[in-house]
Amino acid sequence: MAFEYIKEKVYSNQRLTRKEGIALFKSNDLLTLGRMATHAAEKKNGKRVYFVRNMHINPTNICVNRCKFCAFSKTKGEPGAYEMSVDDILDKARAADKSVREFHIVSGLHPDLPFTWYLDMLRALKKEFPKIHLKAFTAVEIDYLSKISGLSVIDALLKLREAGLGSMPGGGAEIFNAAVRNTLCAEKIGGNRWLEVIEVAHRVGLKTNATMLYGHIESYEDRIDHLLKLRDLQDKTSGFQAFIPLSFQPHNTEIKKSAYTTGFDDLKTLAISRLMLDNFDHLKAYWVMLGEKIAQVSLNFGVDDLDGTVVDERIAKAAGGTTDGSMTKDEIVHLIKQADRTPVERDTVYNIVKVWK
Ligand code: V47
Repeated sequence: MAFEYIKEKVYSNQRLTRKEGIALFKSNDLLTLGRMATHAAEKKNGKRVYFVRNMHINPTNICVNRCKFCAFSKTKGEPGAYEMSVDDILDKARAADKSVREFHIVSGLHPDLPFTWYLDMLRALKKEFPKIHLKAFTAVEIDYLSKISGLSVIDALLKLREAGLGSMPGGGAEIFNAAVRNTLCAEKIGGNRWLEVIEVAHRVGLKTNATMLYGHIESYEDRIDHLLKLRDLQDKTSGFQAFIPLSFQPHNTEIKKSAYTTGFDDLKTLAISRLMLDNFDHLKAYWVMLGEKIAQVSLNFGVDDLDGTVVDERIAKAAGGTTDGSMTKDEIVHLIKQADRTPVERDTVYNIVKVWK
């Protein structure tokens, strides 16, 4: 397929098809992809690049699922398994920098903690930190909490929201293709269930993100099909804020792979995501997995968001992530300015806190 034809479509704001998305993945004209993605990003966000001051909290790594790509999860009783009490979580939150605006909270699927424990945790955090946004629980966790509580997804979400839940992160989407998903994480909910849970969250007014785990055993076709399912749901609900491709980190996992994804593939995947997801406002480069340098270069490949300061990231680190899992606000601002973009500090739902001139 001629690249020129796709270019014309991009510059005249026409939606790309599955076939065109696959053709883009098969092309190696990275700089043209970058220019097209930058055009699409600037139409939405100008030169602005967003970040949030946040802190990750992972209350437990004990998980009843055994996803082959995950080096973070442990079985109860296994060396390295941990669970934090609500007091431990409060202590961790108290140690956060006073400027933090978001706690990003995700866990394994714990076999014994009751639903009320999660409500107590949210309430305790909200009581002590009323101004900090709680972005918590992937769709996989919400499905699990609904099962252990005997509540419908909608009722579980309403109770969690009442206790302080502000929005949901985009994890657990992995790759929707059923055969690949079955090889990677047979016990995990299927792709359609992930989409169903997210749709319910959007319907009750909770914003979410979406992710895609790439660079393992999936094909380009699987990546495009994943993006198209997200695009279809976003057409229905407009509830997604940002899309975040997650580059597979292979160490300590059960997936035989000796290398990280390449910078070329990372930039291509980000650019094509920007071009396919014409109804998503934001494309996030998760620097913890990509590395700070590729994340910075990605600002010329359609990215308008660098996530945040993160602090004490554990999931990528367990799988051999090469960054130290936290960046200061000044370091993020420096990366953005050096790429000739405008740093914008935001809150979780993209209200602007500060724009750097
Ligand atoms: O759900 C697990 C993935 C996710 C590996 O919404 C791995 O703002 C790569 O979802 N290599 C958690 N990825 C991280 C996540 C996230 C991160 C930052 C921001 C947001 C957001 C969401 O990490 C998991 C899983 O998909 N993951 N193991 C691995 N070896």
